[in-house]
Amino acid sequence: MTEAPAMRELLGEDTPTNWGKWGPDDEVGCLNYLDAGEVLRGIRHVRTGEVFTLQTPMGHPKGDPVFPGRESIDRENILDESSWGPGKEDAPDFPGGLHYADDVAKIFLQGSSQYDALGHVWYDGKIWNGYDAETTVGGLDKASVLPIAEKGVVGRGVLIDMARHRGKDNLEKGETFDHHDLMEAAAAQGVTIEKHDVLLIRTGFIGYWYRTTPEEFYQDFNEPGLTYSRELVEWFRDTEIPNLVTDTIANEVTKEPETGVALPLHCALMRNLGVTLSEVIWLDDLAEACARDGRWTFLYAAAPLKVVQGTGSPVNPIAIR
Ligand code: UVW
Repeated sequence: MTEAPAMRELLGEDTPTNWGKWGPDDEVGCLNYLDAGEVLRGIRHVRTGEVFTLQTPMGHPKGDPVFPGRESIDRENILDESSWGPGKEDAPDFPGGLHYADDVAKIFLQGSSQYDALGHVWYDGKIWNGYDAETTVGGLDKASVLPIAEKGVVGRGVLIDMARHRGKDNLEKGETFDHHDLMEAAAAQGVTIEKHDVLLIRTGFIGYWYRTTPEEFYQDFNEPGLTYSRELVEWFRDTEIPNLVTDTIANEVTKEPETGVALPLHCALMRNLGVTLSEVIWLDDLAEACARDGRWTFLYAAAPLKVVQGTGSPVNPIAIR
């Protein structure tokens, strides 16, 4: 097998960046585009008041879809009704006889529906905005998920249903699409992707997780998704997309078909342009509703958790139609 080129070689020295665009201290990148005017623009796309929550379950009985190497949530009850009774003198004893349940969980912050911090990936020793990758050691001192969580993400969402457009329940492993395909699907849906839209793309691949077995899902693991080209990166830069949201684990085809490079768009979009990535998002119910009445835009709102130095955060985004 020929060796994949280095990320710098694939993207090129002159790859588009937004470093410095919002000053030397910026940690939220393209989310800066989502100002009060964009919130009001999003609100104008609410018609019926239907609410869709877009998180996948944490701790589903069949396990949760995670990137290879990560694990589903490990949640354990440490207090429940069995904690009280004969021989259980250590149980909390409140006047009046109150009993309660408590649990503790170990989670990968990227182990369910999530927001990635801009400092989550890098190459050549630099993360978003040119911060030194040494600032990631022991926790993200720069471009963690905290500033994203403090800002919140609210704007006009547009959903492009690539699976439906291609007449499939879900795109297949390794199946790719680009911005031309997105615009073609958008035109077929009767919608346009506008500047500053939160861009949601449905592939059906998280739905596939629930329809298949983990063995089948992970065999020759290669998610479908966007594929790298310089033109695609320029399109993201020019369209000023603040946030890319998909129902895949990593928002792009896992391994580039031509070069074999893994996840180059993470670097080109997140590290270089400052586009926030949201992954493992549940879009099937929202897509059903949009397809029913042909309205593919809505108010999108998401508040990741304020995890100090976090590389990401679980999230339950909301779409209001
Ligand atoms: C990796 O960074 C490997 O994946 P994700 O963006 O899904 O967290």
